[in-house]
Amino acid sequence: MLEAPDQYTRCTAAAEHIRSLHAATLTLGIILGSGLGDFASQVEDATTIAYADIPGWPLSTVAGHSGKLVLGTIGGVNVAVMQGRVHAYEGYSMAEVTFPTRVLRLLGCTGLIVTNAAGGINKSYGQGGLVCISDHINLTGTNAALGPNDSRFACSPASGQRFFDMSTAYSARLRQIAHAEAAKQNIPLPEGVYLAVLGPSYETPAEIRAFRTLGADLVGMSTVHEVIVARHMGIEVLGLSLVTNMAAGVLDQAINHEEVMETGKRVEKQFTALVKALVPQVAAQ
Ligand code: CYT
Repeated sequence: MLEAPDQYTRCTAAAEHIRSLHAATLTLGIILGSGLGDFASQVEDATTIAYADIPGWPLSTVAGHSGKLVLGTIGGVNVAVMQGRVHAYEGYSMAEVTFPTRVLRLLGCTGLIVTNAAGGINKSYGQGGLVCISDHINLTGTNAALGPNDSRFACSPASGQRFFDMSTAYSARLRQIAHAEAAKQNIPLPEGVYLAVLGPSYETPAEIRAFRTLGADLVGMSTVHEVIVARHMGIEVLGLSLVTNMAAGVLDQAINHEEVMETGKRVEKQFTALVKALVPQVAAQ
C-alpha cells in the first residue's frame, strides 16, 4: 500500500500551486479573525485564490469565514492575507489547522500577524476594543506541533527543533511597534494574555472566573495553534485580538456569534488603519 504523503510534502504541493498563480516571494502572513475579513481589500495588485482551489487546504465551515487567500502588496510589502481560518472545534486535526501557517512559511513568510475575535475577561476592556497579545495559555487540550518533528519547515538552523522555546512567542519588538503605531493613531491598545479553549461552546461564567484567576485577559478558540507552529518554524509573531464581547458572566447577558461578527464590522476601520500602518514596520527587519 502506498503511504500517505507527509505534512511537508502536502504543504509543498499547496505552496507550489500558489506560486504558480502568484510568483512573488512573500514576507508577511496575515490571518484575519471573525468579522475582520474585509481587511483583505487593502491588498494591492491582488491575486485571490479560493481555499477550495488549493490542494490540501482545509475549508472553514463557519459563517463569517470566507475562505480566500489574498496575495499582493501592502505598503510595498509582499503579503499573504488569509480571509478565514479553520478551527479545531470544526473537527479538524492539528495537521489541518496548522496547514496554512506551514504553507505561509514555505512561501517565504518570516513574519506573521495573527488576529482573532475574543471574549474580554479583563474587566478594564470594553466591547470593540483592540488588545495586543503578550502571551497565551493553551487550554485546548492539544498541541499544534503534535506528531513527528519536521525541521524542513524551519526559517533558520536554530528553529525546527522537537522541543522549542515559547518564552518570547509574541515578539517584544513587534509589540513595541504596535503600541507606538496605536498611540500615533490614538487607538487604545492594552496588552493581554490570550487563553485558548477548544470550543465551540462559549465558556461558562465559572470557567471565566477560573481563567481570570489563571491570569487570562482574553478568551478565544483560535490563534495558539498557529502561533505554536509559527514559533516552531522561527517566524516572528504579532497577535492582535478584537474584544467582540465581554466573556460569560462579566455582563449579565448571553453571548452570540452574530454579536461577535457585528462588533468586527464596527471596529473594522480602526483595525484596518492600524494593521495597514503596521505592515511595513513589521516587515522592516
Ligand atoms: N468570545 C469569543 N469566547 C467569547 O466569549 N469571540 C470567543 C470565545
